[in-house]
Amino acid sequence: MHPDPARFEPPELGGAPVRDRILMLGRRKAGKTVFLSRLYEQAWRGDQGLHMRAVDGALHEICMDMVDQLKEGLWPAATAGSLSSGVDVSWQGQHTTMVMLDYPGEVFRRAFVEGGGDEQSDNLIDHVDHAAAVILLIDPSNVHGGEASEVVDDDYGMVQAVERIRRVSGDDEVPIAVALTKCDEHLGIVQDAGGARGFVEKYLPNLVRYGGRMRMFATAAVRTRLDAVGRPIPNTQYEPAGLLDAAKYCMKHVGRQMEAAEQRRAEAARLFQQHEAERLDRQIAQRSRQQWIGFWIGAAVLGLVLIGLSLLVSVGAFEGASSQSEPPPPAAEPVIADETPPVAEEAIEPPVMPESPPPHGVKIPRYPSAGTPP
Ligand SMILES: Nc1nc2c(ncn2[C@@H]2O[C@H](COP(=O)(O)OP(=O)(O)OP(=O)(O)O)[C@@H](O)[C@H]2O)c(=O)[nH]1
Ligand SMILES: [Mg+2]
Repeated sequence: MHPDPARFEPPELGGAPVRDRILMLGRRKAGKTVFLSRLYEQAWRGDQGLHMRAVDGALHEICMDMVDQLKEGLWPAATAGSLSSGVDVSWQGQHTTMVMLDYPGEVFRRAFVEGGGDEQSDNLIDHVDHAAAVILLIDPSNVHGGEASEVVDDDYGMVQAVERIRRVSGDDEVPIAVALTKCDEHLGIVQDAGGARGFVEKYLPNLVRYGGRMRMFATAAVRTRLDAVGRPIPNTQYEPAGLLDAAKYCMKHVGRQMEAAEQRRAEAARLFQQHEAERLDRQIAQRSRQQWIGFWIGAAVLGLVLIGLSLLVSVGAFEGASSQSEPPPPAAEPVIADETPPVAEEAIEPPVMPESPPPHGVKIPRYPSAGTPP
């Protein structure tokens, strides 16, 4: 397994997280690593309907190595770091890519008992917010006879986790399977309480109160046998019990989650396109408003310039006209050339009209002329 591949992180839709993963939640030594490896190996074989295929070869290899180790009678070491990988899950014609996650049990405690605040536990809380289905792994021997400081993880921590799932998802849609682990060894205490549901109702009543609709399963990832010194070691001769049932329960209800997520994805895409179109419209309107404002400012400036020019022209014309009506400034004495020929001094006398006889019949009065005596 390897840290979260970004490709499995779909975009958030309007603040609501996309739920795309089956998540196992469990405290330290609840049996997460054994459960996950055996579940994957069984589902990889696929002979009971549900099939799993790790998208990344690393998860496949780690699960198969872990199963080999169990076959050799060795328990896994406590998980050191949070690891996750995509897994293609198919069941009854339904195909889903899920993120499967394993992490140290201490991280669960820090996230849901101590309130988180560090990177690993915040990351786990984020996974919870993206869970399409959750399998709560609870070791019944811890709840039944564990010390108070240990029981708090399953009692208070699990309640915090389911309360968060219900609050963030807003309904009962996220399927929660409660898997009581190690029932090869602890089946007795579970049966004494009336079975898996009876056990949870008796020992973890708040989990039922806050978890709402849940299905309880008594599971055993392996059986045990005693080694040479009398210690229980894993025995993988028998098929795991109840693991696939819990996974199938999740898949059955995850289908609705995925459909809802798909619908929300489509709705988000539609809303995004609508917002984009509106944004573009606004941009175009603003641009054209700016263009009109620019045009009117230009027109106003041009108008002012024209008015100014015409004023200037008319003032100039007025000044020109008024300067024409004033007497011209005294011109310098014209120097008249002496070449002007002297005018001969002659007495100007009226031209003597030649006397002609008056037309016939016309009587001309006679006036005494200057030269003739009357
Ligand atoms: N009898 C029995 N014991 C189991 C089974 N699964 C796990 N165990 C025991 O529980 C121990 C812890 O199992 P893990 O799978 O390592 O638990 P975990 O939750 O991964 O623990 P951390 O990695 O520390 O958080 C193992 O070492 C076994 O002793 C089971 O199916 N049957
Ligand atoms: Mg582990």
